[in-house]
Amino acid sequence: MPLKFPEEFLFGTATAAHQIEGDNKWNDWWYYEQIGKLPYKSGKACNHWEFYKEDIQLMASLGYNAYRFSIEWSRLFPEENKFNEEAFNRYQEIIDLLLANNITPLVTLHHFTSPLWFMKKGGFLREENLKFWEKYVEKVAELLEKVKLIATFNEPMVYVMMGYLTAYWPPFIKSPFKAFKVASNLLKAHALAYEILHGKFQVGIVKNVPIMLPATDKERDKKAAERADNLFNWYFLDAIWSGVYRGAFKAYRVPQSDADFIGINYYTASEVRHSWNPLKFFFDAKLADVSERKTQMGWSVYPRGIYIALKKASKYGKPLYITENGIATLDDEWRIEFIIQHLQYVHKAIEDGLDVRGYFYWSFMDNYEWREGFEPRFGLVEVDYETFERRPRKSAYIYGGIAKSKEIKDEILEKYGLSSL
Ligand code: PNW
Repeated sequence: MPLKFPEEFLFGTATAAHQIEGDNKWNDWWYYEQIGKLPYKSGKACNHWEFYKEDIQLMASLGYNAYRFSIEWSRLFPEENKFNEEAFNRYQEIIDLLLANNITPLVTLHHFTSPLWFMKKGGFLREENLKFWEKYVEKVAELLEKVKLIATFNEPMVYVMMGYLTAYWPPFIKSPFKAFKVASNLLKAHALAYEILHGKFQVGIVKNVPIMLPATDKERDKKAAERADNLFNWYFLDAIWSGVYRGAFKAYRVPQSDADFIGINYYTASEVRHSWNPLKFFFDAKLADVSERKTQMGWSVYPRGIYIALKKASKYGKPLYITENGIATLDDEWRIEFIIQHLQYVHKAIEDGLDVRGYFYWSFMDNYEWREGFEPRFGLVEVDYETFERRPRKSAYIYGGIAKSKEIKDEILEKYGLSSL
């Protein structure tokens, strides 16, 4: 029997500004690329800033009915008091094109990068800087007039962990105290944005949810995994409604707010072992070894995890979207298998009665992957970085077939699916 999805279900793809647009010269990431603090330069990336028409055309022709992308704050405000009208108009054009092609946009306001001038003032570490964020959000409300779905932040805890705990990413700070401070300020920033945008828009937030598996059957490892799950995955979201953010060492008061939907980014599982250092529970969690084969990112594949993440996120009683799920591989048959098996579990969640409204594959096309550069190939569409030619892979068409028919046909399930969930 084919797997049928609801008629209104969104089958989309996801991207982020810095990873595809090219020449994002005014943000912090670009700055660290230039001074050699990051191993790869994004440069022209996919040159989407010039190829946006072709890209949207291609999306439409492949049959996708939704697209998640981000607005680059530093393009709109390259300097503190300088507004870039041209960038504003370009984003508006992108939105108009999507709507004209019946592609539902889901727009992220912050996807890891910030204007360099904002970071020089301390970024989200300083609460008084939230006035700059507010100004950006107000401008965005104008820009996104015709859009329904807005996500304030992409993966706030990944941003905090990478930028302020492990120091793998800008601004390369290693301070647990600062990390949780930033997290609490991101909650304040979400609340401010929610206040400005709610009513006119459905305003949500996107949370990366790695599944925390205990390293052994030992009670203390199980406890550690549960704590890592709470500390990394749920305390942040809990705080949106409770007004209390539980960091590793202390609790922070944050405004009680709301979210109209929750976006879940799901990729893989982590393995957690007990440690006396409370932070080790999450930033030292190692990637779980649950599948023999590893992706180009070194990640295991664990399709059941998407179901576990959705189940847990359903406790908030809000509509859910899978805002990212994808695989970096040169083996496109494996990509097809990955998509089908994860969609099987998304379908199972819907059958259980969960309010899951869409799935966005990461990514529409190959792009610049943060510290890993252009090597990992996440795309349904292959990008030639010399000519910027786009070549849809087989997976792009298979996924398009599913998007158009809102079902996964028997022969696809037999070839790529799991026989039992
Ligand atoms: C997400 N980790 O990032 C992002 O939202 C995308 O921009 C990115 O391209 C995609 O996943 C694939 O990596 C993450 O190391 C980056 O735990 C790194 C991690 C998690 C998420």
